[in-house]
Amino acid sequence: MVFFRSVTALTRLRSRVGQQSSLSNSVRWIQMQCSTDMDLKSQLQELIPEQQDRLKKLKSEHGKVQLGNITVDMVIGGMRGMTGLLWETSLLDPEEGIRFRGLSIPECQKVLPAAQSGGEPLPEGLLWLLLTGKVPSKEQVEALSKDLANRAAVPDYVYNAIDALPSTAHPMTQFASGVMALQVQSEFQKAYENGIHKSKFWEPTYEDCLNLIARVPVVAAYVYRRMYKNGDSIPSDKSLDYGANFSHMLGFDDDKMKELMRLYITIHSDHEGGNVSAHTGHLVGSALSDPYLSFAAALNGLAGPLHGLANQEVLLWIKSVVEECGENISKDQLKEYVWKTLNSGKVVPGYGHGVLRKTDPRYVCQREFALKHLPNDPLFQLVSKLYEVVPPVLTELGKVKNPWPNVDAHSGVLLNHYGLTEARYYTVLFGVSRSLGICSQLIWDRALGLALERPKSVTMDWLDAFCKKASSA
Ligand code: NMX
Ligand code: MLT
Repeated sequence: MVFFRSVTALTRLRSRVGQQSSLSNSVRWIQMQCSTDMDLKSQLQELIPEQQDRLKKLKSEHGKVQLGNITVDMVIGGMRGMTGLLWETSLLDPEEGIRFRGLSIPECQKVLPAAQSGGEPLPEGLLWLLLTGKVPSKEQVEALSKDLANRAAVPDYVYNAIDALPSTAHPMTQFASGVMALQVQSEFQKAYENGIHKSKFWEPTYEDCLNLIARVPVVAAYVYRRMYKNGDSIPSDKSLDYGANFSHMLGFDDDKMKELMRLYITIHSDHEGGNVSAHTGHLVGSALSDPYLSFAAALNGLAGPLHGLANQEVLLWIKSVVEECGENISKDQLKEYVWKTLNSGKVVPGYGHGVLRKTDPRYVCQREFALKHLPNDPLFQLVSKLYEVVPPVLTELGKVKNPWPNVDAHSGVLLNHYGLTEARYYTVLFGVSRSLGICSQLIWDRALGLALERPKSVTMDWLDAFCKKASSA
């Protein structure tokens, strides 16, 4: 019976994804479909020994295979292009963009369960996919949704910790402080103090991660309502899915905003392991710091303007364009404004990327959402105009490796359209979403027994001496 169900699901999924052009990376995912229906933790229990053996074999058979050469440029240039991390939940291709466990964003939109037929994926389904490499059924997603809703209680001292900060403190400061206060309930820390065997590390990590994912929207919504709605908090509604409930707690009950939130949380969740927030979470976790400590550290990285804070910067920048030149600004005027920004030593927020070399598919799917639901929104039209104007200017600048828009170039105008107008808050939404990816990988980090991260650093003297020796050899 179970076998039959798997085969039917497989056939259905194969035919649904069959039309997609690039399927090579999805092969492993499709192969992994043949498994019994169980709850999420049981699925992991089944998968972990297989993956542990796989990693052991990789190490023993191929441990000495070279993956590339490290150049001085890479050491000086933020380790760009240096392969140095194991990250299972997603992989980024510079041309094609992100794949979650082998699935592109359009594939996820096709095969992951949605709240409404043909609608945006439920983030819980994406979480299941990130953790297991399998596409869950609607029933599995509903069960996970309930599990998360039942884990979402936040103790009063977390609110008190946030309230100890001035309400003018940046929302990311308030949010990260709330996450730090959640740490008091860490199961991993307790288990470690009680002498847990390392083969069991992943289990309390799993509990912490699911609790953290369940609780961050509550903390995030508290920060929003505290800052912008006179502290008038809205209790969680357990009957709603993760994305809809977050939207509801923020104070947005419009169905389209709920759909946007599901899409938003899905696409911001993970972007392989090298980005600042994911890498920070993984690095801190490698010291066996529990998931709360690791994720709070990740949030502090996300709060930087070259990373997650760019979504705030984009909307503020767009609003400054409107303020100075009006909504109906011509392309020539817009070009002039872009040059003015560059000439004053600033970046154009929302454009460029450390790895991507094409338009971010996360930008594309948000643009599709806008074309479907808000084609006449004046700020969306301005964002579309920028898409035509900015890349040639950045190309002309001559040093920018990727002149195309990233995820942050689009998110603000969508949120703004549905009434979430407070740009300084936007990175908190990114943070809520990123808990899904960082926590999924943290569970696998502990399950696979990944090592303490400790790369070698060198000084300029060392580089000078090394390079002299190399050139005289
Ligand atoms: N506007 C102006 N200059 C730029 C931009 C941009 N959008 N993108 C890159 N450059 C500059 C960059 O500052 C560097 O200049 P310099 O040599 O004087 O230091 C030069 O071009 C080469 O940089 P790249 O190698 O193309 O980019 P890098 O990998 O160093 O940085 C970003 C990637 C994302 C930090 C960079 O493109 C940027 O600052 N973009 C704007 C901020 C942004 O949108 N960040 C969000 C990224 C996505 N996210 O959510 O994290
Ligand atoms: C991300 O989503 O983390 C950003 O696009 C930055 C990155 O991948 O480096």
